[in-house]
Amino acid sequence: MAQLRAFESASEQGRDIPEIVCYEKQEDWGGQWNFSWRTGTDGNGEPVHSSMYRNLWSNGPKEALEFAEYTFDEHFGRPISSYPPRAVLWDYISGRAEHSDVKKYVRFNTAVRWVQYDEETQKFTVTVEDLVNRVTESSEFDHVVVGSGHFSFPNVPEFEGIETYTGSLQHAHDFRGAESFADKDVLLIGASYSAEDIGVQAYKMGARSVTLSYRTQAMGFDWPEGMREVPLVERFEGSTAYFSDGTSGDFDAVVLCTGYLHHYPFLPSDLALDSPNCIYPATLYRGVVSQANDKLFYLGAQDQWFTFNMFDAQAWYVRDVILGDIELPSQADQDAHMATWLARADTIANAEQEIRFQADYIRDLIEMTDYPMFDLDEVVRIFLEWKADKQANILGYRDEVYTSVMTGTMAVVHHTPWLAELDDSLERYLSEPEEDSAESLLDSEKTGAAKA
Ligand code: NA7
Repeated sequence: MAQLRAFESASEQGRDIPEIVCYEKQEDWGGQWNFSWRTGTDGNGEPVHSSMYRNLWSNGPKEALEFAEYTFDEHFGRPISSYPPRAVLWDYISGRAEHSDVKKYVRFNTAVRWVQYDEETQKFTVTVEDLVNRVTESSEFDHVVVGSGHFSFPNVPEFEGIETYTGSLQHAHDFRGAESFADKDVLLIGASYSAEDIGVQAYKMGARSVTLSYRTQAMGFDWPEGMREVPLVERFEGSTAYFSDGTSGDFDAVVLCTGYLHHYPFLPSDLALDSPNCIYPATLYRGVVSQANDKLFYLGAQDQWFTFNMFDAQAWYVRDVILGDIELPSQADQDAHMATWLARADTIANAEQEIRFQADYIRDLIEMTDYPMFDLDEVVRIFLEWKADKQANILGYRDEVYTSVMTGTMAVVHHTPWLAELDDSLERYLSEPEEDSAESLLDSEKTGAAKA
């Protein structure tokens, strides 16, 4: 959507833009934010793309992801809170795209089956399947932009004895809600965003206990009573998990929060990005240009502190390379440029340095295009405040508010604290509930919503 918007923006300025086709496997856009109740395969037998669950709220401040050329104020017409629920963020990104005339480029319900580059013609042949009519066809393109993301194909490690585990077992990718965890003992394996967020969601929905099992390092938040961190599971036996510190526990449910794979089944191995989830994939010049073929681009392929506005910065840069406004340097110069960034990435010792790295990376991209520059240092400061807020209160950080660097608008405190809010809909979010109901929800917050 960022790439389409980037081209449309050039077109609005009178530029000739190339013929564009955007293939989208799902019936609607929004990618990760296009929630599906389905797990496994979708209605067309394709792997389900979105890893979101029904009740997900943004886990970072919206002030850190706001588009520089389509603000929250512009979309909602009034200040909203800093951590909107899933449906609200989908409305925002969809609204930006609807606002510009880009839907005409998208062929929905169309899965890319294969991409092949021909050295002689210097073109890509892209073979797609129309999933509604079941028609396969091929077309030629000069450039290919991969915007399919890398948080869709679950990383599912093996644990000794897991085949004997008798409770409910799923990967975070397939997790759709924690209501069924009420009064249950839940084990989450992993120590990153999925584990943290599904963990607090399970607590919110009244789990009896939430155990988080880490491989390298505990998250170390000040967990409420009923939540704890333990080292890695060594083996399972029936409903029991045995941990590397010699302790064990019985669990009703296990969620593998073990991350995702870079997986591009529509690309031959020489073109497919092969990378761990990291801040600077080693084979992408300026984080987007494939070193296998400089007419192939990846958006959002790095691990992400910044998101929507970083995808914009990348899309504007890729657009200008495709339009010929930016000339790619020689291979030697690309190598040297990447080496500098990779050397810096190697020295990163903590989250703050990684956030600053990504801010500098985005600044570097924006300086080359006409995407509106924004105060990246202030966004870094917001990220650091967010981290401190989480450290202070992992159950309450979503009630904090920040100021937009794009508009100067201070977010409003939401009518209901996150822990007390059991209706995650757009309608509820934008409503102004009666004072009474807000007060009773606030009371219930003191004990945990579902528990009350
Ligand atoms: P992440 O952030 O990639 O984290 C994956 C976690 O899974 C991380 O803590 C890993 O531990 C852990 N992991 C991976 N393999 C194993 C095995 N074999 N055993 C135990 N633990 C394992 O994925 P998330 O789903 O949490 O977040 C996805 C993205 O959402 C994230 O990157 C943000 O951009 C937002 P490790 O710390 O490596 O030892």
